[in-house]
Order: sequence, then C-alpha cells, then structure tokens
Amino acid sequence: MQAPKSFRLHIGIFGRRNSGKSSILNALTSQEVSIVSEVAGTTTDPVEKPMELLPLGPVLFIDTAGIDDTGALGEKRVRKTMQVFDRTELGLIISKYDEWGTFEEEILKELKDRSIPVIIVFNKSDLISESSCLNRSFSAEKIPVVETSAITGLGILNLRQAILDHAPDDFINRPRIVSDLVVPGEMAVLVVPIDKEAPKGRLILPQVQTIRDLLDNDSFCMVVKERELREALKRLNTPPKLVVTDSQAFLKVAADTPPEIHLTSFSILFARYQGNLSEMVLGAITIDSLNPGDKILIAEACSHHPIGEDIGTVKIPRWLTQYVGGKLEFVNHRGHDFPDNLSDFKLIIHCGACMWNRREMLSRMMKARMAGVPLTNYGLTIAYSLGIFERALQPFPDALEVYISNKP
Ligand SMILES: Nc1nc2c(ncn2[C@@H]2O[C@H](COP(=O)(O)OP(=O)(O)OP(=O)(O)O)[C@@H](O)[C@H]2O)c(=O)[nH]1
Ligand code: SF4
Ligand SMILES: [Mg+2]
Repeated sequence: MQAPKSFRLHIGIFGRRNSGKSSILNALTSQEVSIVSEVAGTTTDPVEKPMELLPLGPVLFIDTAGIDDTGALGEKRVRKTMQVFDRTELGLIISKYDEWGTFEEEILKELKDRSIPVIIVFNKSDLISESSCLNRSFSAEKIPVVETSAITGLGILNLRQAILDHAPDDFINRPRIVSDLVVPGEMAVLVVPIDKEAPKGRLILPQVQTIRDLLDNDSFCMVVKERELREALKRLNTPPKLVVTDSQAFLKVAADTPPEIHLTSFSILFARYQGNLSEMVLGAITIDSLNPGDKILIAEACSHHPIGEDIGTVKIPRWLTQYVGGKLEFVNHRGHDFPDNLSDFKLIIHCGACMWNRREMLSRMMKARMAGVPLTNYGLTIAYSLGIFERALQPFPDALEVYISNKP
C-alpha cells in the first residue's frame, strides 16, 4: 500500500544550474532518479521522486531545474520551477560553496514569505580545503546550513538529520495510533495482562492512548486480560478487526487468536506511531546475524519505567540469548542521553518511547543510523525471538513487505 501523495512531505530542491541538486537527491536516495550531467540545464521539468526517507517516512522530492537562466527555454524552466513553490512544504536551496548571491537570496525570500521552512545546502565542499567559505551568516535568522559533497557523501547524513529537524510538526506528529487500522464501526480487542508488574488501580499510557484513539474514531474497543481472551472472542458475533496485546503475552495471545484475525502488540503500534516501523523491522532482522559475545544496548526513554521493570533487564535478554544460542553482553540505558560509544553496539533495542514526542524518537533513530547501528524496539524483538514476527506485522502491509524482501 503506497502512502497517498498528500501524506508525503513535499521537499522542493532549488538552486542554480549545476549546483548539484540532482546529485544531492541521488546521494540521498542512492538511486539514479534524475539525470546527472555536466551540461548545464539538463533538468527542464521538475522531477518528482516519491520515497521512504528513513527514519522520517514518506516524502516526495521535487528536483527543479536550475532557474538562473534566460532565453526562451530558460523562461519555461523558470515558470515550471516557480510553480513548485506552491506545493513545497520544506525547501532545500543548493548552492556551490562560493556561489551564494542575489539569486539564492531571492529563492530564500520566496520561501520565507510563504513561511516554508528552509535548509541551505553548500555543496561541492570536496573542492575546498578550509571548512567554510560562506560569505554570509545565517545564524541570526536561525536558518540551518549544511555543507555537503554529493560526490564523497560528506554531510549527506547531516542533511537527512536537518530534514528531520525542520520538517513541519503536523507531518512529524502522526494523528493515529491504531484508528487507521480499525475504522469506525469496527472493533479492536486489547489484551492487558494484570500481573504483579501492572501499576495499582490504573492502566499504562500506551494502553490508555490506544483506547482513546479508538473512541475518538467511533470504533469499538474491548479490553480483556489474556486469560479471558479466548472466551471473549467466542462471545463476539463478528470477529474483531484487530487484537492488540502486551508483547509479554504474545505467545499465549497468538495461540488463542484464530489465525485469520490480525494480531499485533502495543509496542509495535508505538514503533509506528513514535518512530518508524519499517526501519525498526530492518533492525529486528539483524537479530539473526548476532553472535555470542556481541554487545546490545537496551534503551528506555524514561529514567524510571513505571511498569515491567524487568522487561529490559531480564526478559528480553533471556529471550534473545535463547534465540542466539550463546551469551550476549547487554547494557541498559535510561533517559534522554544516548551513550557516546554507540558504534560499539551491534544492535539497539528501544522501548516504545510513549512519553516522548515523535521527533525526539526519530532523532534518536537518526543518531543510530549515523553510528551505523541498527535499531529496533521491544515488541519487535520479542515477536522476532519468539518466532511470530510475520504474524505480528500482518496489519502493516508496508512493513511486512520490508520484512519479506529483506529477511535472512
Ligand atoms: N566535485 C563535486 N562535483 C559535484 C558535486 N555535486 C555535483 N557535482 C557535479 O556537478 C555537476 C552538476 O550536477 P547536477 O547534480 O546535475 O546539478 P544540478 O543542480 O541538478 O543541475 P541542473 O539540473 O542543470 O540545474 C555534475 O558534473 C556533478 O557530478 C559535489 O559535491 N562535488
Ligand atoms: S517512554 Fe519507554 S520506558 Fe517510559 S513508559 Fe513509555 S515505553 Fe516505558
Ligand atoms: Mg538537475
């Protein structure tokens, strides 16, 4: 299932001919989507490239033609590029490091007048030795500046991070936890174990937020403990659209839920809601390449976990050790800071980050990506090591496809 065009963040790429717009786009996508040529003005029509820019999500890059041109062909090109401003939600201005001038200022003004967030990219930095040749400071206006080389790849990850940092809030903050999967009039059954780790007299935040999302959506919602699930399903005269369980009860709930009913966990819903499910699926797949002795980082967003104190310290280490068939080295970490030595780890396993905003979790995923370490989350790890990964991904066709085309 493709995300509709309107759900994609539209990123317009502007700049003079030959500044490297198409090359930057190619470096970002690692695919040859636009023709790169030494002849100025190759790109005449804006080229649209929809893609999944991990960890951010679905974006549409609009690669414009250089518009510093005159003459008949040039005018047509300018007009087409001007139209791109109308659908741009985040603008990149690509300039060769020493070429910034009136032309770029005009694009900047156009974007600012329209209140479109903008990132300035000084490209071809491989051609200069000193770190910066900028003839103008943008810090007073708080405009982000990234130096790149589309040829060496330098700064491309920083550009990704800048795109993530400056994407508009309403794109970053997904409105839905589960209600896109369970439409009005359909039912979700939520399985909430009440064991000694459950907080006294209440439910935990991800459960409450999921219930609220269903109610706001005019969907039905039934909440049961894992022991009552089988009987509850029997009493319904229409099967529910989805069963959502606490990941710790995955095995029992999978056994008690008929295979034709979709099943997932709260934690996997939050991988999608707070992070990026496809990227975390890729992270989980690397569990198969773990070897005894490997170092694993288990990270929790809160400095104090309100429940299940032992999921990260006892249960996940136990399940993973069994899966890998040898001793692994686990490091548990809590709070907002990530350890400095990220690249020492073979895998990062994160909590659902229910207390954070999504941008913070995505930034953390970006840090992991920059360190070259795969990242996944609790629910996905549990599903993977218990052998029910594919089933837990059934409600998410995109993520399932990522799994099927990348599984070992
Ligand atoms: N050294 C160096 N060359 C680069 C870099 N980026 C692009 N180039 C080269 O600059 C030339 C133009 O690159 P393009 O990506 O086609 O530039 P463009 O901005 O898309 O050009 P138009 O589509 O004509 O407006 C090509 O020869 C690229 O190989 C870079 O970072 N460093
Ligand atoms: S933010 Fe993480 S550690 Fe804190 S309650 Fe949510 S899932 Fe647990
Ligand atoms: Mg081009």
